[in-house]
Amino acid sequence: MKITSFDHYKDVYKYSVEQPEEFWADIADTFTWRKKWDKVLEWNFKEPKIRWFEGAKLNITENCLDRHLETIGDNPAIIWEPNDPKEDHRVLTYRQLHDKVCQFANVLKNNGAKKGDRICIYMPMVPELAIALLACARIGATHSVVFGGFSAQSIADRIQDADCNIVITADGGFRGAKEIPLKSIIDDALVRCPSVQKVIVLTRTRTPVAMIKGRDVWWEDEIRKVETQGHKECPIEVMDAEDMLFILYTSGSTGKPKGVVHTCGGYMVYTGYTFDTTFQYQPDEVYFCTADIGWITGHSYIVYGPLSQGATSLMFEGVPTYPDAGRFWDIVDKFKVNIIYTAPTAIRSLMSYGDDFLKGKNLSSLTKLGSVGEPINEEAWHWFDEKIGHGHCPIVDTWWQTENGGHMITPIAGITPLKPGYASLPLPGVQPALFDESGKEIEGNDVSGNLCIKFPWPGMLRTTYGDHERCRQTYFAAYQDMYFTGDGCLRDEDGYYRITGRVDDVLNVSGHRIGTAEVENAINMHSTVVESAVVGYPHDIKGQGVYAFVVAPHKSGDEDLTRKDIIMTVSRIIGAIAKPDKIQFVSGLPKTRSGKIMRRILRKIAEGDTSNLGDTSTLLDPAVVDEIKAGAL
Ligand code: 6R9
Repeated sequence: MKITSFDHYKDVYKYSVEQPEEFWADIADTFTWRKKWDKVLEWNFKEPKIRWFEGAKLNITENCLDRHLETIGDNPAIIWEPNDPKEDHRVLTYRQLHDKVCQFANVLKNNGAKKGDRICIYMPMVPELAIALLACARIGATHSVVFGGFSAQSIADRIQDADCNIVITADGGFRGAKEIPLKSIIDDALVRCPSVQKVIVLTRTRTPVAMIKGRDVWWEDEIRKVETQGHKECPIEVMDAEDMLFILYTSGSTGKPKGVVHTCGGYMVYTGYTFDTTFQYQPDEVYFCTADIGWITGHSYIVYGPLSQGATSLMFEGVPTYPDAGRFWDIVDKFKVNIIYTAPTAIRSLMSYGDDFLKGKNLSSLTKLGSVGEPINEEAWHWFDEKIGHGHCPIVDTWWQTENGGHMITPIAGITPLKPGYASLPLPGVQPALFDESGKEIEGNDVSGNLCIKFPWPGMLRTTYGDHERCRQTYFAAYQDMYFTGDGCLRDEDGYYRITGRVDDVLNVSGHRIGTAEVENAINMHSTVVESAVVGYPHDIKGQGVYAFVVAPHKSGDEDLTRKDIIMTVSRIIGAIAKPDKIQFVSGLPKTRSGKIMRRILRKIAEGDTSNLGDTSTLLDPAVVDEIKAGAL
């Protein structure tokens, strides 16, 4: 099934559209199943109901670990580079990773975990994080990873929504010069989470933490117990293809994050296939994905995709600018990295530090580059191409979403042609379509519209946890029998796709999805705030910045303090990642007579483009616009 040329891609693509079930069955055949499927696909986008490989039995960790032991058991599965370059790196071979996953799976069992439980993971980027995910999957528990940048309140919301009974965390985590008090944040969250019976705490920073008798246990102590019990193996739990593998919360246009649900069989096939295809991974290549496992990119392309394909996955604990802006390139040099997969925001940030940080770094091992998370601007694309790839490494600009499980529209490295700024062509099995506002499909080339997908793919979400209707409403109601992505897109004269950004009220800040309604809710929690409206504006490094228009009477002279208080409130309610970059105090918001905020106008003002605000005649109080314009930041 390896795609060997552009023409071959076209043939495979055609086949995948004409005979999708045969196409995916062939790919699924390359995995290890305890029992093969009775039916490849059953679906309708109305309910929606999507079932891949129905009747099949498997465990994803058998595919990520056990099946490699005989052939590549001594190959590195995970290479880990710590935050502090002076600390030793670690290498876990497939055999070692297998043993550690079994051990920790037994720890989970000892602590009462069983198939079907939901387990919340809030950990730093250390190998034990990957081990925790895999151990959950091995015993059939559903993991729900929460990114380390979220607040206690956000964690509590997610734990409650999924009704988790166990939390896996660490005393703290290192990120650049900062230390994040993970356990203490968990303690704050758990005040509101009576469902949690056990907290397993890994030692990382050795900061003093509260350990509550009967609830909190140390990871290391529990491992020792398992060792004295003499349990080395942990047999896999045999899962149905459509059993839940994990929940991952993501922001949408409403205030409450949704728990996107992925299932075992389809997700495994899709992440494995797309990892292999997009990156054209060759045995022994060192592959470095700079994402955090707290996001979907880390789930699919640090853990499950690479490991199911027997790859060497490099994971990095720190940030690109610590101790200096050359850190990624030091890592590439140190481990002779062949493939680096990163985000436009990181590229733009490193670019802004200048080329000095590239001096003396040997990047000649690199053969392929990847980008994900947001549109990549041409300047960043060319810098990445020239300075990092030295003009000879294809850049795969991979467009996809948490809900998709894996790559959807992307170049195939070295096979399909590249266009800077373009995610380019759909992978085999992916059928994109563009729609206009009236619900009509836009055919032909040199057009733009709202991006939908016509046909199911194995990695797609099955539901939003605990609320199937919400899943239908959000993704399957906008256009009949279509999955709606929420992204705008153009298809150029050659049929290549370029994603232009969200068309809903979702911001993309440094590649992180943030719902404007969520930020507004958080701002409105501040005691003096009457109401607020949040929009995005172009930001050189972050892609988009958060611009908040806030109605909040305050004493004159208190403006700066109130601003800081609001920022602190947002940090508390959501987490530091959602902090507004700009807060403009206004006496009122532009509203229609029916009371709807005219965001279009606020967006234009935030973008600094006030020349043509369009029709403002339907506004209740047009004068408010002049005031806002005059006070724009
Ligand atoms: C994987 C991931 C999804 C949203 C998506 C889109 C944006 C992601 C992109 C891209 C342009 C790319 N996005 N990759 N836009 N080009 N290559 O990022 O998932 O966090 O769910 O975000 O990110 O707007 O809808 P997620």
